[in-house]
Amino acid sequence: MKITNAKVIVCSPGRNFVTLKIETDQGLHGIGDATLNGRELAVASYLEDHVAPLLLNSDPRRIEDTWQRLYRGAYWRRGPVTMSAIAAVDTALWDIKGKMANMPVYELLGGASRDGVMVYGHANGSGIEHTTDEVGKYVSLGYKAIRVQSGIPGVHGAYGVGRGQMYYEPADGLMPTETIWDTAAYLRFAPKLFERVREVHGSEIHLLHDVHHRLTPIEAGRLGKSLEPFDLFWMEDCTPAENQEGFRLVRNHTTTPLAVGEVFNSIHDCRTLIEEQLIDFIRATVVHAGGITHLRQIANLAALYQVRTGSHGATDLSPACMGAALNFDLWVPNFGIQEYMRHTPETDEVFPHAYSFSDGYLHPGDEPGIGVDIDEDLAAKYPYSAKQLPIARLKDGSMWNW
Ligand code: GCO
Ligand code: MG
Repeated sequence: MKITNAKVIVCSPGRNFVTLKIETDQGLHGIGDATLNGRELAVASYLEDHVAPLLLNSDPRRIEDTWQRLYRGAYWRRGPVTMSAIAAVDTALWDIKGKMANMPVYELLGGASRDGVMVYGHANGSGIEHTTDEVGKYVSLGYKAIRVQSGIPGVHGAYGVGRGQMYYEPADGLMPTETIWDTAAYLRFAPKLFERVREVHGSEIHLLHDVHHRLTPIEAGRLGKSLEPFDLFWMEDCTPAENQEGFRLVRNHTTTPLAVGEVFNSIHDCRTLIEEQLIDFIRATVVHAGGITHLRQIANLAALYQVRTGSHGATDLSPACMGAALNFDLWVPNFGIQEYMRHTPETDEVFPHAYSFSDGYLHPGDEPGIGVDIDEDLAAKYPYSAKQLPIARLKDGSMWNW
């Protein structure tokens, strides 16, 4: 069996996506997501110029060997561009193998460990009352877990607050939108928000919150402590994680569960965090962390330390990533939760998929492979449109972490 074509498809049905489609001499094809928000064309070129020529005529059944060849063979290891490109190849090959076996990928991984994948949705609003109402909408849609983000008085462009409620998308301009960050205002505000949400919606629903890398470790410890009475499912990205040891300080000050890892691309980014049990949930996902093959290694390491998975699932990860992630989630023994931000109807049309939502859970469906395809003709109607993620500055103009 041979790979006959590896095609990179860049499209923008509401937002940009990079997709790799691998075709074989047996008529089967597979797809993989390669989207890196705001830096899409770097991965497209990496795949088109440097990876596709290596794939031609090679055996698509050799998933592990292909992964090793692309990782070791580049000489330059890791990094989001490289690992997203490897992920796209890996996902497409798992998709092909599933189609060869006539089985969904979760069956190849070891079979279902659960009946469905608990997901969390995003409720956000302009202030405490609006956000609390939005949480109510997700409760009535059947969600068991909800991420809560709110506008903050005095903070211009607080993270996670959309312009429309359904399809929050931060990458929005040719030049980055500038937001202003105020840590003190945020630390005063956050406990009041969660106090109100618990008051109105009770203690059953799982509540999550994303700090989006804005605090120092000691500030994060203080926030976690102030949120303890409201029993969060997790506090996410409370401080930048390049310095994994920094989480020791956070951990020493709070029992609020911690989630980290949406920007990680390798097991080496989270080894200390996991081995020292400094986090509770690892957020690495298929597309940015080297595909199913590498994510499986991360999850296996995490399982040794009772760290559970909680994969990134924002709208900048395409349905191809979601399909692969859901197959992974249905199997992975140490599953925690999966993020689920609904895609626009245009995106859903370009990527026909077998996964479905019911009563707070997603199921990957039972189509062979990852259960997601791409309609190339439709994709061609939505050409690439350059967009940047926002940036954050402090009130005095200093750059901060967005
Ligand atoms: C999340 C994330 C996203 C990111 C986005 C960047 O938890 O869902 O933080 O919303 O900001 O994926 O491209
Ligand atoms: Mg996040």
